[in-house]
Amino acid sequence: MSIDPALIAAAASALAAARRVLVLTGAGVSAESGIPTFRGAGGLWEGFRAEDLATPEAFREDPARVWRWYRWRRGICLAAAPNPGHLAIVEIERRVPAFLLATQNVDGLHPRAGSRKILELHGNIHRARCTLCGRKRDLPPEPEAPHAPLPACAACDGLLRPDIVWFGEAYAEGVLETAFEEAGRADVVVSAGTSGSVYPPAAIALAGKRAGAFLIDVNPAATEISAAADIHLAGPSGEVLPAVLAAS
Ligand code: BV8
Ligand code: ZN
Repeated sequence: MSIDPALIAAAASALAAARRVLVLTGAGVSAESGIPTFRGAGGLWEGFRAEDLATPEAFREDPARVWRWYRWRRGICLAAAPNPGHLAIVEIERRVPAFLLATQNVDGLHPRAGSRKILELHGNIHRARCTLCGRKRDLPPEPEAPHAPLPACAACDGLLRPDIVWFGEAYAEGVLETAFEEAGRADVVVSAGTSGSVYPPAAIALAGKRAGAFLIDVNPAATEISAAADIHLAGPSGEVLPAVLAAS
């Protein structure tokens, strides 16, 4: 990792002095766990883009295809393990008085790593919800055959769908409001592993910066968030976040 040690040290001292920290993560923090990001290479499945499958229209049109995609992804998530970047975020939560993690990821790696004060903005791939009565159900922690029958609700026999926020869908009540509120009060906002291409989540980090937070972006690539950041640490979160913790 060839990041200027002065940048790591500056990020470390901002974090060490912070009382209120909000962390926003995206698919990039799970890349080192072997989970493909949305927009990176290999983002296609059966020739479809994620944006074409993660929609209510795609589910209405062909629920079996959408379940096949999610069963394939869930198998990858179950086989994956949290990486040092996930664990560093758990350590930040342990160290600061007021902490919130807002993740766009549905892979369940943050809770598995030990994050507790967490908002899963887009839901969780290991949970399903009934399309008729709305009841939720945790899915078994083992991979399902892609062509297994579509899951039905135990209470009303309605078709279950992944309990995930799809493109064009609204967020669960209060989730975004809480994330924006915490960003607005944070001393430091750490954005890690997000291209900042999905709204409203991308706006959480920018709102924190506008409200006066010190914004640290961790991403090998340059994005709209890194352009607004006080510090852009252009490396993989699994290496950068532990280095910042070690220096603070
Ligand atoms: C809503 C669940 C309103 C699915 C997801 C036109 C312009 C702007 C916005 C819109 C538009 N048209 C429509 C919209 C709104 C739309 C949107 O933003 N679309 C985008 C595509 C343009 N947003 C919505 O529809 C949202 N809802 O607005 O509702 C509303 C209100 C009332 C009533 C009805 C409706 C809902 C969006 C939620 C979509 N669901 N996930 C699933 O996962 O199956 S979003 C999906 O993208 C994932 O959650 C993912 O996390 C997220 C964001 O992507 P990233 O996480 O940033 O991942 P990405 O691959 O893009 O980038 C990875 C980054 O990591 C890269 O930058 C890479 O450099 C970096 N990286 C790689 N390796 C590493 C690394 N970083 C660190 N370390 C590494 N090792
Ligand atoms: Zn039901």
